[in-house]
Amino acid sequence: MACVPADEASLIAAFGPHLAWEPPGGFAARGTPDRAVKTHCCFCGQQCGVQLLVKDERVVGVEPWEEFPFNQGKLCPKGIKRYLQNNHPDRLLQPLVRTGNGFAPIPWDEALDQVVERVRRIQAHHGPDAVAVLSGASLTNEKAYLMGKFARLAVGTRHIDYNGRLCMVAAGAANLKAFGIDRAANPWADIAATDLILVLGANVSECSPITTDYIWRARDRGARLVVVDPRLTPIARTADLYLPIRPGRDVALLNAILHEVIRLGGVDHAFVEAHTSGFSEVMEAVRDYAPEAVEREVGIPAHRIREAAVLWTQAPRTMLLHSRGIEHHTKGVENVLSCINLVLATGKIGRAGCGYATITGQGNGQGAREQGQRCNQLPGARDVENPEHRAAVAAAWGVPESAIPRKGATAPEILEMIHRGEIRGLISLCFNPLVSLPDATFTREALERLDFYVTIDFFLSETARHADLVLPGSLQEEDEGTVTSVEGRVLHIREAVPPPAEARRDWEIIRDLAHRFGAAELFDFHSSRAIFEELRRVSRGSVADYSGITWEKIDEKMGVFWPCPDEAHPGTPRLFEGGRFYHADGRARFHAVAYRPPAEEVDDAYPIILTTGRVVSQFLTGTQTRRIGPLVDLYPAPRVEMHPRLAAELDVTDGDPVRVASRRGSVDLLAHVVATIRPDTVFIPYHWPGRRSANRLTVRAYDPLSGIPEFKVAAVRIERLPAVERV
Ligand SMILES: Nc1nc2c(c(=O)[nH]1)N[C@H]1C(S)=C(S)[C@@H](COP(=O)(O)OP(=O)(O)OC[C@H]3O[C@@H](n4cnc5c(=O)[nH]c(N)nc54)[C@H](O)[C@@H]3O)O[C@H]1N2
Ligand SMILES: Nc1nc2c(c(=O)[nH]1)N[C@H]1C(S)=C(S)[C@@H](COP(=O)(O)OP(=O)(O)OC[C@H]3O[C@@H](n4cnc5c(=O)[nH]c(N)nc54)[C@H](O)[C@@H]3O)O[C@H]1N2
Ligand code: SF4
Ligand SMILES: [Mo]
Repeated sequence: MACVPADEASLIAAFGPHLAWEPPGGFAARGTPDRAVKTHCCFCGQQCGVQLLVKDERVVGVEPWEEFPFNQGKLCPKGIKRYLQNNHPDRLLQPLVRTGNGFAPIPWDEALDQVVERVRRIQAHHGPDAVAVLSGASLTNEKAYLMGKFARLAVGTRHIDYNGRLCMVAAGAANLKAFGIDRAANPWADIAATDLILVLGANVSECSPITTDYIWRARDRGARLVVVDPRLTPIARTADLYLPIRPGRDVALLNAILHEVIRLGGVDHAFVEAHTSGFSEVMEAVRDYAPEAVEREVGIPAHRIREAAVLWTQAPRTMLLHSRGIEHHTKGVENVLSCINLVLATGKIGRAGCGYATITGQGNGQGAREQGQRCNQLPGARDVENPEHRAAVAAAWGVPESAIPRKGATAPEILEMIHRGEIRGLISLCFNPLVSLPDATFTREALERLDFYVTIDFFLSETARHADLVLPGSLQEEDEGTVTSVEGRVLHIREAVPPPAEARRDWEIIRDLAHRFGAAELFDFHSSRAIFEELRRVSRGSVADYSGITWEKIDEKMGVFWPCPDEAHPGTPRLFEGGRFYHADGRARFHAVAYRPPAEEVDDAYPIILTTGRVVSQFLTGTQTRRIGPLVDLYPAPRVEMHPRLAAELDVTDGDPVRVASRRGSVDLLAHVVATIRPDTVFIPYHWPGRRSANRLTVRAYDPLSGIPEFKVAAVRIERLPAVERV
């Protein structure tokens, strides 16, 4: 490969995305596969079982894996088409170095030496914390574990965080506060066995498609369904009761439902007294939240709120499920705590068919949040500031406690520090912040200020274009390891094929860098399994105890639920049985929460609420799915969803080009006029970069307790564009 100039057209010609890509010779001309490898989908937290078909050491197709219990062979469109990544023409096959005006290939040894030399130079001038590490939750447990240890002991920086900061942290922080553990409380079989499902801010059919099947199984038995969402999503269309909330108002709604449940006599006093603490403060806090008092603010008539409370009170068994719709807020933790208050007050947890869960987002959204790659966390979901936790990890690693840096900055704070010039070097794996962080213009400015940036990816992501070095890593099917699914079930990812050409396994790249950073004895790993064995040992005795899990046991049982403290232990599918929680006194904690408004309210200049999220065919920043032709065909470009009444006010009809502007920037998109959204709210999916990126509009405002960004509420104005400016 010759040098590729760094202008947009040359980069796209060399590295894509090549959108309409199909395998050479077409889909039918592949012949009989050599083998089928049982593994899991590389995309969302459902982690569906799938068989990858291999021919001539390339993945060429998929087949259902019907025996795998979670999805029993079912897959969504992304899972069916993911195999098209493996032979994709955009695949990075050699390390690349930025030259004066573009990217040129560079030998591996030189690339790795350069990383160490440039990082150490920055650290010598500006201190060890002038370099940050960003990691991801699509990575296996082994890689997530390795990244935390690598940042702290090889690079020697306190600043390590991950893209789950944009995803799971609000739910995680709230679960830890309330329960003393951060894991879905129930196996998914409990959804199928319940009497009422309350779904808040989760577009289940498009974003956790297999969960729909569990809900339908419950519905077949007569279970009721209540959905809270500003959009009448596919799952909401099938609900008994749909509550079209104004974005950002969930605390007010949940407090009102609890207020009404208390009035109806729905509190389980025996459970509250025996197994919880703090209920009287919550009783006091919800006193002023009568449905009539909140109906205008939340945008739902009081009688509908009362109906929800009646359904909740009457159902013997309930499952409350939520997702990013209530978590992507400056009060994300409080939203989640108000859900948990309702569950605890009615004692509806810890039984068959009865409980609570946040629906994990990323492929390893669960496991990657407990292996120690968060700025505030060490392996085993331990607290980096807790002296006992630090001592336990230091002893397991064989280093003095002082060798473990203290708490660092969150991922968005890292970008803010880069913008201010306080962090000057960046190492990233599995993160595309230019597309995924709020206020993309600010993120771009920050990236341009870095003295040195190296990223490991298999495609040239939008962020990677700003790198000094790009190292070709591995697709999920090119490595072995474990992930932990939405249920808390630890699963085995099998290597289907080796990495192509000069691409290398991610963990091998990190290990080789650690050796060059002078930490060879701490990173003496010859397989990803050796990393898992260390992870088991280090997690022993922690809340996220994996020490009793072996790869053989996972294969034999089709997954093992953590905590699993010894090899004879069967794993823990359902938490909190018998009302036993994970705080030292065994009790769950209530937290009184008061409603407060979003960071940015609508006003005369920006009168419309923008909320953002997903469509079924695209995944996250689209680096992977925008390259898969058959998925692009399903939803080729982002559109702005708006209600016919708003469209009429704006003089817009379906398909018209419009400009959506916030205080941060603007995007030009086509209007999608649908009756399935509140008239005061518009929705844009965020999977696209550049001039179509929803994150040019979103606000840099964060939850003070978890650091999660407020992706779900911003104020915008919309104008119709003249036809000549059609996009
Ligand atoms: N197809 C697809 N599936 C995915 C992903 C993907 O990119 N594509 N990503 C995965 C990941 S990482 C994640 S985190 C999950 C996300 O899964 P979800 O959270 O289900 O998806 P989102 O589209 O982000 O938001 C969910 C819903 O929240 C609603 N909402 C917006 N604001 C509010 C509010 O203030 N209150 C309430 N109650 N609801 C609100 C939106 O209308 C939307 O329908 O999906 C996972 N699965
Ligand atoms: N406006 C708005 N913004 C959002 C959201 C929203 O709802 N609205 N949702 C937020 C959420 S919930 C999430 S999870 C984030 C996701 O945001 P990101 O994590 O930034 O998005 P990804 O697309 O997962 O980017 C991961 C990058 O790593 C690469 N990659 C994936 N797997 C691997 C691997 O195994 N090895 C290597 N080497 N590389 C890999 C991919 O090619 C991609 O370039 O976006 C957040 N941003
Ligand atoms: S539901 Fe999630 S894990 Fe299952 S096939 Fe679709 S993207 Fe993959
Ligand atoms: Mo996510």
